[in-house]
Amino acid sequence: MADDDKVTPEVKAKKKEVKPSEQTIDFATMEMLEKAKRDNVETIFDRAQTMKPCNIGEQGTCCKNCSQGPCRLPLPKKGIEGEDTRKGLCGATPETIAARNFARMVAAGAAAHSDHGRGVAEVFLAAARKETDDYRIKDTEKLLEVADLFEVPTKVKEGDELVDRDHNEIAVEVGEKALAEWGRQEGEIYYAKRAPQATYDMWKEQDIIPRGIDREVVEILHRTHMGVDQDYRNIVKQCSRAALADGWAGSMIATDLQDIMFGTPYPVHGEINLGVLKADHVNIIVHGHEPLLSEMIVVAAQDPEMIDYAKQKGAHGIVLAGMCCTANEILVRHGMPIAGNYLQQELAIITGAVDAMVVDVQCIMENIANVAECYHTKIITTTPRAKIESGDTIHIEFDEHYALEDAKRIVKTAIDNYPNRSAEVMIPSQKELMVAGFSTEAIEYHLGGTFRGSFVPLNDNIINGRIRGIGGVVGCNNARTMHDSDHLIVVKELLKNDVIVLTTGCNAMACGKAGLLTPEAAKVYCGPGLREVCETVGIPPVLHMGSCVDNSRILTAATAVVKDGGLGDSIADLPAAGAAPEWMSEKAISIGQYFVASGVYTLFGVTLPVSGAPRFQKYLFEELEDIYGGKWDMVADPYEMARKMIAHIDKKRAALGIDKARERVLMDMDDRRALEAG
Ligand code: NFS
Ligand code: SF4
Repeated sequence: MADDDKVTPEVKAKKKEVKPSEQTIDFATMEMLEKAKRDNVETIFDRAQTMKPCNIGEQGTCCKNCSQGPCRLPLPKKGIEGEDTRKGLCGATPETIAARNFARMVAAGAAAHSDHGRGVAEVFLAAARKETDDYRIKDTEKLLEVADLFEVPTKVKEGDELVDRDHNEIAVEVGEKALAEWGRQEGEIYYAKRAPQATYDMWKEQDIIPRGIDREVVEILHRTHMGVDQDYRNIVKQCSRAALADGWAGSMIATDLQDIMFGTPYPVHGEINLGVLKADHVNIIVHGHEPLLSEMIVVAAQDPEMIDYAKQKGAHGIVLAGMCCTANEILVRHGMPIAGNYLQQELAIITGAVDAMVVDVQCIMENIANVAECYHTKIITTTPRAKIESGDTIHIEFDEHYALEDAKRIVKTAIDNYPNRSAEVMIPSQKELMVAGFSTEAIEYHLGGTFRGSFVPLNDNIINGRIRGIGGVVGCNNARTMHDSDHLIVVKELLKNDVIVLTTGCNAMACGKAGLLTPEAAKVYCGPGLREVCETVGIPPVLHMGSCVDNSRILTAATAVVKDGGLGDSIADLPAAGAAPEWMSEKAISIGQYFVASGVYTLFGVTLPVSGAPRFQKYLFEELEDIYGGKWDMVADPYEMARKMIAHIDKKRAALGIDKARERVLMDMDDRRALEAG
């Protein structure tokens, strides 16, 4: 056989050309993939066909933590017969190697979220100290709540009387204490006490309460260095500390301080999918994660001066749309449109209508720079932490002390680029309406209906069985699996079975594009119990809680449910489960670990790099449940994933003694149907 006849993956891929309809279930995405082909532009969807993942890395058993490696320990084809004798040069077992790799993913994920949080805390402090005019304290009610959590006094003594303390004074102290959580070396992060008492007690017993955010991340890097921690159980323990430092500190502080500065989200209407772009407008996409910059671009893009300038250049106005979690941030606070989720970032540019894509950090594919070269789109990087070497990107560094000025410069650059459109403009017509902005406060308010609000009505409906349980479905898109498909199958299966869904991140956007984020969706997709509750309260059956750092809102919501009573003492007692059907980011691993360590059964789709280390995998998938009440799982089939989540919810209902209630509800339904039929 001649060399070029060899069946390489590339040759195989050419033989079997994959159709867009096999790569995504989203019509706008299909249309743009067709256009990409016509325009001869390569995207991640193409590379996913021609490059296959390495099976050893996929199993989690490739170690390159020192230069004696990489030591590669794939599972033998026939499986392991007898004793597992695989070892790296230093003797590291597959368990040690896979656990170390896993831990480094937790560290990177926790670092990403937490560094975002640190940036927010710095700007918060600058705003409180009045070093910038562009940011201010907006939600004073939340400021006072957060002050309590940081043990910052909100009242002062004046003579014999206690009077309210000045808000800015409080904010300065909150900012200082928040920022100090990163460098804290001992004791416990403040927010640990925010968890239900029983959850906190479990952490204490397991000795996994984070001491400080940076410390736990650094300790993972130390422990996973060659020749340090060589017991996978001990490595997992440190994973829990770092991940809890993400969920209950780095991310949670980010969420709280963003709420105080930009407003706590309450339900707003918005639109989603590539159809939000307009051919005759200047289209600016803000892509990435931190709302610090995008909040200012929202202001700049609405400035009459800027709109006039756009008109001078021949456009009818300015469209500002988001991509990835930046999109979620500006949606939940301002109702700004979303252009799409992670796998649509290149495709937005392929419309030919994007005049600038402004990026900050995380989930930004380097290839957008190459795609942009085929069109007129300007890629603008904005943070010193993230530049792009490929293509022809420009860097306009964003300084929070001159935030609005910088934002205006960016918007102006986009407007100036509008007359340069070169390629055919083709914007898919797809866009959907949605309601988003369900912060924990908003859910409480909506359910309780009173000034204080409460989760009692939700708890009651879980106890009486109308709602079977709570599913948190979150996370990314992954080019190794059909875009948005697994997300929607899992969510729809849950709804059908009366499980209410809380969502964030790219799952929220998949749900939005499919019309699940509307109150009307209750009638179409829900079982009778959930439908009744949603219709009575007027909420969508899938509640969009925000970006991925806002997974912290799922923790506070779960805590509120526990505290309002009737469903056990700890998060682990709740009839609830979490899933990330299409995950890809290291942040997802950190999120998964903090959910597990908080007591939640957490299922990941696609793949998980632990399968090459059977004992480590068993520890994550089974044994952790006895330790934390939560555990990991990996299920590639989305129907099976939903089934396992529901089975877990039913197990928890039985443990709470509320399984009978649900049987009665179901019987009522059957009876009703029998009556109707008769
Ligand atoms: Ni979350 Fe949000 Fe999307 Fe994944 Fe990326 S945008 S932070 S990491 S891909 S959900
Ligand atoms: Fe190999 Fe051990 Fe070095 Fe890893 S740390 S590369 S297993 S010798």
